[in-house]
Amino acid sequence: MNFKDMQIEKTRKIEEILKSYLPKAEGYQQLIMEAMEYSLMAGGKRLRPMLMQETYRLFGGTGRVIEPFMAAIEMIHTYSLVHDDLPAMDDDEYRRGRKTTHVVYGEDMGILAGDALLNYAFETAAQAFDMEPSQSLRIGKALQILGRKAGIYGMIGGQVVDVKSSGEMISGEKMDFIYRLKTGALIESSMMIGAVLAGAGAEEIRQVEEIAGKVGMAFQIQDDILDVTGTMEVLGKPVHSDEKNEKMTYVVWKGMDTAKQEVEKFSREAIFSLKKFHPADSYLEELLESLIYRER
Ligand code: GRG
Repeated sequence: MNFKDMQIEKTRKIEEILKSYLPKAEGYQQLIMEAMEYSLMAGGKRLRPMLMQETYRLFGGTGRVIEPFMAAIEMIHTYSLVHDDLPAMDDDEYRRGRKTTHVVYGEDMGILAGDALLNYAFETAAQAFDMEPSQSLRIGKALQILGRKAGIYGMIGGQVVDVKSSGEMISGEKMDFIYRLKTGALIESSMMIGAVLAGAGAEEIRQVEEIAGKVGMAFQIQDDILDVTGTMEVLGKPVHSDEKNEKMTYVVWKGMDTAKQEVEKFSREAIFSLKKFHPADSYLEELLESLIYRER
């Protein structure tokens, strides 16, 4: 099977896993469960669970204990998008090719659906204890990483600095901080959790964090590029959002050509370092390669 077909098949399996971990929409609170499903099952590249699963495989993981964590990371990522689209944040009407959650369910339910996905992510990940009680230490470590990278030392921390820097000229150092936390932290946690659950050692996990940090930088810079060069039809979300929100980006800071070179540089470094672990893992390598030239 070629890379594209494998990617389609793996994405389909991830969607099955996501669906299987969603709560049944019933009871007085049925509406919030429907809003959770609406946002989670709206499509999207499923990059984070895929990176998690592939890193788990890279370090020899074969069981299903990874699955609740794959669902959890996508729930956290989806909550961040739901909240990012709210009127108080970017105020966007479209995401993943359909109306944003607050536009369909109202702003109150948009806030609650995001909160619900975040909380349910941890309930979901904790199911791993029942699946593999003998791996409790690894599961506890994975939960610790998930909490930290999604929180004030990770994604939320980056988002705070980003929001508060709107309309300002910021230093390169501050921009790197925002990118590493806002976008990089969840990608780091995806790959680190894959390694932890497969039994990787402390030094290997540190190296995975460094590699994933580079993937995150490349991913966010490409996101900036696509915000300028992409179309609403392909991206499934509005373009020129950074300009609307007066965001300083790599494209504004360094120019389009240099931004493209940076995507390539960070990605190549990540691919090179990954080879140390498994010289012939072509799927993960091709996945990272495909991100350099992604159009959505
Ligand atoms: C806590 C109030 C509150 C808000 C949270 C933390 C946060 C808002 C937002 C995170 C910041 C954010 C949205 C960063 C963007 C990261 C990024 C490039 C997202 C797009 O990811 P893709 O391209 O999306 O993987 P798909 O739809 O393919 O999954």
